Amino acid sequence: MNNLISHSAAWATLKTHQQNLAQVHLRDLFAADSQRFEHFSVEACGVLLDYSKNRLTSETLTLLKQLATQAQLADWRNRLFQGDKINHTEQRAALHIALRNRSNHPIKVDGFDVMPEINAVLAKMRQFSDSVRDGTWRGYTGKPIESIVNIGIGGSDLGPAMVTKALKAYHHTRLRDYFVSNVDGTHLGEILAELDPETTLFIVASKTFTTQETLLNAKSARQWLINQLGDEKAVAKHFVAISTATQEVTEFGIDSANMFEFWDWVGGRYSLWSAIGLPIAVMIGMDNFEALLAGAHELDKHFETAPFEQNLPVLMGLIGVWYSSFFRAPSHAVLPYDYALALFPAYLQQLVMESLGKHVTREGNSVDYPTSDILWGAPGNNGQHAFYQLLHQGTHLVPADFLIAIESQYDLPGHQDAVLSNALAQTYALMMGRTTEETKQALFSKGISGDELLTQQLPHRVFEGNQPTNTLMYQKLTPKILGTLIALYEQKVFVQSVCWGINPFDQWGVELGKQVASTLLPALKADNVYDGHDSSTAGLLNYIKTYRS
Ligand code: G6Q
Repeated sequence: MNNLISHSAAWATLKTHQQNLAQVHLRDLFAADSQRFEHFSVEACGVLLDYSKNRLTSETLTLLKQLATQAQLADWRNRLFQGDKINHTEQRAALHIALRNRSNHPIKVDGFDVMPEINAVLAKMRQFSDSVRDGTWRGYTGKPIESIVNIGIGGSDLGPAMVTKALKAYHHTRLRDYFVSNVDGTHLGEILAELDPETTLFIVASKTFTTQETLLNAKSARQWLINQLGDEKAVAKHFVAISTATQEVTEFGIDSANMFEFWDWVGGRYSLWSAIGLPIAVMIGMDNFEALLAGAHELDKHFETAPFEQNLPVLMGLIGVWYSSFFRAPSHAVLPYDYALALFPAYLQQLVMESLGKHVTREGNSVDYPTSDILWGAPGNNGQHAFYQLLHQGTHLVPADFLIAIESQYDLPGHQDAVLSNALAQTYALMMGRTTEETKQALFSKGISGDELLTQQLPHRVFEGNQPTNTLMYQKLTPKILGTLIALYEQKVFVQSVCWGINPFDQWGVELGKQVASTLLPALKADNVYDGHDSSTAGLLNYIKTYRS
């Protein structure tokens, strides 16, 4: 029996409903309901979600809720929160919610409460980050630390890099942060050139401590430090590690006393709440890091308890399913009108596409519907002068999230009004477009008429509109609000995964890349002409061997 959700009655009803709604313009939906904003917006955890500018009606929401019920969303949500091993291909729980469980109620994995060990690591992070910040942690030559270099990749890089950038206004004034991820020597090389070894602390972040890029970067950084300071003993004062793998860390040459632990039930892309957040804690202080956790915890409680129709991640997840599965919109744009969130789209690319980029259901059946959106985006105001042309007049349906801070981190006269007016203008224009009649009037008023108007100008200046957007608005990007926003997207992804019946917590595609690279490394090092793999791979490899110096 095929138990794909796409074969359910709820799916079929939504399909017919979409066919009816496909021709309806957002203008008409607003014209039909003068209180559409009141009817289709909800506020929780300090975030307002206005989803009125979406191509949906209250009937759509009812049908989407039926789909969520069919997919057993409430049951899967319970399983997530109670620590069931829902990441079944790796036989693991997905307990990032425990890392930010500020109410500290017991959460069990295999019968053991994980909260005491989480709290112990948080206490160790506090002690360490305090000592770096107040200058009592000294480098090998006795100087306080000034530069923090995180070496990690993927989930051990993107979250902390995004958060420290977003919360730059909260940084300790003596400290600078750097993130090395790419194995190309340019990344580490450029950063090392800026550093003073006497005042630099390297944080090597790797869940497995086997990731080639991270280990190579860490090895080169370690050698650079020893060369600069002339003594291997300096490593103890300039290197700490974050990992689940104590043995690999000590084998690498970092004392286990300088290691911050986390656990296999923390997925890489869900790990910024764990010790992987150490660079965040050092840069913004442990109180602010705990505020980040508190914001996420508040969202988790909301997700766990709010009725679906008032539940931010449920609404956003269902709207995501609506566009992806029924409108077949291939991509989703995230456009922050909050420059502090410049790295948020890049961070979300991993969260969304690594979690939802799956072609089979939990049971291993091929899906017959698209799964993950292709997520993309950049700070909104810059995007207006670049790719927004496609949103306004291209041929793709691109649902977008606008993230808008009412206040900026830096209150420069006139700036924030410019940001806010641009953001609101864009969601308005994307929704309304400009009809042929309106365009004609606009051209007439500029003195353009006749043939020039009708054939040369008019078609190019009409805007279809009907591009859907969500607006997420909040007072200011504090650590707490940032925690809420990140958790909101995490739980939105979870909702989508449940609707599509897939496991969002494994990443076998990432593992494949790691394995294949390890088979090509020896071939690159060998002197002989290579004839393995396929002719293209071998041809390229031999070309490199011929031309490299
Ligand atoms: C995240 C992925 C992946 C992972 C990196 C780094 O969910 O698993 O991005 O975070 O490959 O892995 P390590 O932390 O083990 O070095």
